[in-house]
Amino acid sequence: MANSSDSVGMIVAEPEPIALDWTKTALVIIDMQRDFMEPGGFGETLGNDVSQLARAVQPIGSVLSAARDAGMLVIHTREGHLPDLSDAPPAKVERGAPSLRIGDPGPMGRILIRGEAGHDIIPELYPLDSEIVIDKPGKGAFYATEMGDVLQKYGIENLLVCGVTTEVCVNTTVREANDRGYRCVVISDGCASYFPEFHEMGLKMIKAQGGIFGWVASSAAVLEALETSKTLA
Ligand code: C5J
Repeated sequence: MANSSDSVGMIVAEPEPIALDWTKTALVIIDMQRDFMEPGGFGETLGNDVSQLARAVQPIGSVLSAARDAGMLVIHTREGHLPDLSDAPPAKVERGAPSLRIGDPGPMGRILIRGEAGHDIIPELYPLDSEIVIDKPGKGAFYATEMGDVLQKYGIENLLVCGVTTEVCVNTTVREANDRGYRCVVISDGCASYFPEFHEMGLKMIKAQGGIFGWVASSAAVLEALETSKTLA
């Protein structure tokens, strides 16, 4: 941000508009990994239609580009486990009847294992070297990670949250963040689910009851707020 006069933006959101100080705001992009987005990865082994998630890529890309231009802190997360599975609870690995289990060899390497091709972030949204990547073993970005320390270090109070999937890792992270005192604005078209109805309900749960977990805004509204604060400077 160039100076303090362009640091506050008003986002048209639900349940109500919210003013954010961009210098205290981070863009958090949840798990835009090949394992969730592409055929042959973890998401597909669970029986999901991974094409349902593609719609979030372009809106996230637009906000990511604007956030980079604005000098905002950008954090990417990746769900995955150590090669020896020491951070993967048996209750997670043994769950259900997937076609391949966590750690099994698949077409993009071992399923949901750190360092494998499937664990990596999709090329369209690939992190810059200067951006933060948080590896998480769970659904939430705070559990067993350095997320809290990173946000504290950078003086972050507000999170713009997007990624996949809406009702799983996005919702879990927002709930964790909300309990820790962060204002979360979830980017509605920058999230997606294998189940469109879960996406809708996931967003409704966040903004209901006066925004019990946070706010919901479109990528266009976030871009507009960033653009408007720039022109007011
Ligand atoms: C899931 C995630 N769905 N990133 N992970 O297992 O939402």
